[in-house]
Amino acid sequence: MKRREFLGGLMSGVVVAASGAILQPNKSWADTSKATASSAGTRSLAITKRVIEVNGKAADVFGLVQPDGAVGLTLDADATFDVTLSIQGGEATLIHWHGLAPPWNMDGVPDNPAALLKATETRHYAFPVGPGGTHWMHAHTLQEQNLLAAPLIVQSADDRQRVEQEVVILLHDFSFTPAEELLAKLKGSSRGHGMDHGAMMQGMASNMHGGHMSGMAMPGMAAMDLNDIEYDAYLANDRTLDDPEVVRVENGGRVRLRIINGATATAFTIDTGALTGQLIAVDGQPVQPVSGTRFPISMGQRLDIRLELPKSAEAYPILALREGAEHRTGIILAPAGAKISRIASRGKDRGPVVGLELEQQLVAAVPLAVRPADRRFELTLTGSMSGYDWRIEGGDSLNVREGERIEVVMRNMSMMSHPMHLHGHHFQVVDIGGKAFAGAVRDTVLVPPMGSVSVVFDANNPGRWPLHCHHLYHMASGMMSFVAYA
Ligand SMILES: [Cu+2]
Repeated sequence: MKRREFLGGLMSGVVVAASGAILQPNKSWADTSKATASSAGTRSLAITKRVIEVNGKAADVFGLVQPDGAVGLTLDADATFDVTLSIQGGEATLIHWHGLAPPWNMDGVPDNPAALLKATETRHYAFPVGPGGTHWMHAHTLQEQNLLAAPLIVQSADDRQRVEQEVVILLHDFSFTPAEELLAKLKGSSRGHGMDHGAMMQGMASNMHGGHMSGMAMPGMAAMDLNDIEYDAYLANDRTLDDPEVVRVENGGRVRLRIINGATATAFTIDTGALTGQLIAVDGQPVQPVSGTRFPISMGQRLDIRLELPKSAEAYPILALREGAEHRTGIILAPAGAKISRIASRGKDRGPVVGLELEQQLVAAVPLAVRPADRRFELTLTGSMSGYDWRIEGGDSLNVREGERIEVVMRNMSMMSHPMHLHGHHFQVVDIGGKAFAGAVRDTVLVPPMGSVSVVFDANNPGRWPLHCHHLYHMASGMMSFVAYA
């Protein structure tokens, strides 16, 4: 395809889908990040309904936009999170500010404690934003599957002064099948209980076909399960690689990727291709830089990767490789005059299994103060595809006292990985597989099959805070516990 045709498809203002529906143009997200920064006052954020095109078909999805159309929020660090949230489109919901530490009643998990936002209601949020970081916002319900998620970027004064272009990438997995149906199929409820794995997988032929891979586990281990759901598409900023976002960059310039895995049930490996990247933050928290071209990212996690572009008029794809499968998505960084070639949505090789090799190398730039734990909890993550019953044993309620240092050991006795997320706090990873170290500070950490991870945090934000798996369907099937204190 000639470049002009390709860009023509990207730039056209109105797209009419095969169904005849008028589609919203896929607007570029990257350039909004600095444009909306530093404007003081209350921000209005609306939950909208919109139609995007996925695989040539119209898809009804949610949006989270400001009145000027900016997607999500870009806020100044150390300012006030001063936002009104309302609904345009009728369906009650609520938004969780993933990565921020608001007071408990503003956290955004329905009925914990705040009620769902009603269709006619506007709710005001005000609390300290905290330091700079790449965060995001999403519904803490099955609506998350339908793209009710957006970037929440907090920029420090240094970020704003740096001669560096920020490029936000929000990853997602997309299905034309409603989330309730996907969950019902996983639970086997549409075909009765007590079904074994093989029969259940056959029953899911259309959506789930081939989702489970075997043979990639370590010798002597039972095969691990990688993907529960075969999606219809994998999106980066709402688009597939058939029509990717092309971000205009400066020839020889500096770029900071702010990557968010907003997928509900898909882990990826970021592939920076010909460019060597420097990982500078995870989950919005700075780390001592790690160089590389491949960076794993589990559901809920974020990666900040700095790139120095060579002086050449070449395009640089930034891809996200689906774990254990050939599917991929991504964006293209392109200086003026670069030739842009089409990249297939399926590569030749399967994406790597996402493990903890990178996590083991991470060192927090701002670690927690060294101090012994006042209280220690040992949790066991259990469950299997048979019955789809995921649990956190020993974690119904982790009762703590304000001011304590808490240690949580998570042992995974299942054959799937679980990205475990704690609300309202940032924890430090201090042990992987029995090996103690002073790792990254973050809010979501992967616990691999038959592996263990320990984290510590300070109980400095009273409430009843969810500690859960960020795989939406594991969470919805019971993989949820709470850290509670008054
Ligand atoms: Cu899980």
